[in-house]
Amino acid sequence: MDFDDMGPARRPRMRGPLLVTTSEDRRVLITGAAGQLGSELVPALRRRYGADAVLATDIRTLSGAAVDGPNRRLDGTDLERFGRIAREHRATVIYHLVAVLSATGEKDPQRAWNINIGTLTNALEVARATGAALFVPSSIAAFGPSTPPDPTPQDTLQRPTSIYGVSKVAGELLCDYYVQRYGLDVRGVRYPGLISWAADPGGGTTDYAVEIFHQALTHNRYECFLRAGTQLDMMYMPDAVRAAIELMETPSERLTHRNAFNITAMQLTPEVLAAEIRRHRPDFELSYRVNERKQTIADSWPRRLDDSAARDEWGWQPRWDLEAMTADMLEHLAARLSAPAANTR
Ligand code: AKB
Repeated sequence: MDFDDMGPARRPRMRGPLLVTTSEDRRVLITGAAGQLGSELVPALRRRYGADAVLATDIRTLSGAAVDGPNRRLDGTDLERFGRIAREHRATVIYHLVAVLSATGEKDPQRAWNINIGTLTNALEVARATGAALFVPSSIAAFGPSTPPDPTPQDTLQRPTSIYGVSKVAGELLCDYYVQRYGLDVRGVRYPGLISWAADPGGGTTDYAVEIFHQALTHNRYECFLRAGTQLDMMYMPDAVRAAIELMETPSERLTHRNAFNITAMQLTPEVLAAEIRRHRPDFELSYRVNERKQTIADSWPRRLDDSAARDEWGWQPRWDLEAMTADMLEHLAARLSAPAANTR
């Protein structure tokens, strides 16, 4: 196995084991493949298991790496079609990535609940019918203002105040229920904010940490919608992709928690991120125009997750720190934005 493409070139923080199993015969179905995580998970899984073994699905039109292999249109709320596509592909693992994120969710909470819980219920039922293992991402959004924020333990109070967070806690519990009631193999991590250059983020509160790079490269200034000093957990996408694969390949007997592992890589505030960008672009300017709704969501989330359960049970180790991530983001995003078909937002 080779995860060399998933670590920084100079590997300033590379630690810990690589994957613990090989599984050449896995057949994977991904829902929400056109999203921020799916856009990079699809090519990583295809490199690992072979292009034909990985089926990318989304309700949206797929493009880029997703169409370099099997792909289908799938509305995850359509249980019959979801099940048929999984059976036709002979899926042994499903990565269920469909989600309406925190900021978008507040615009239409009923829709967010229906999509997040409706598609998850279907994914669980398809996994139950086919015997496939299931990966379900949760989030720092599953915590709320009454949660201890720094560090936030693996097992603690969860009373989130966003509809996205409420759907994530409900989802965690539903996954636990299917594990104990039906013996399903359901696993997941609580992702922090994800930073990536390949695809744009889709309506989250942590999106500022991606927008800041776009604006640095296009306008050399950024007006942040979160207040100075707002500290949140963040992670560079290659670490997020590797976490999803490593967890699903961990032998089951090593896992005590299985579902909803806290994981993190770095803790950022807008000004810390801006200072690192300024090391590459000294004239970059950061200002603030606070969006109160997003600020309230951010203020309800942890400042630092305790990810020791993930480290102990399946050897989780982030590889990308702020310095390496920033250099890589600026390099790749600049190339993407200057490409002829660039999406410059
Ligand atoms: C969001 O901001 O909604 C997401 C998340 C933290 O799950 N990026």
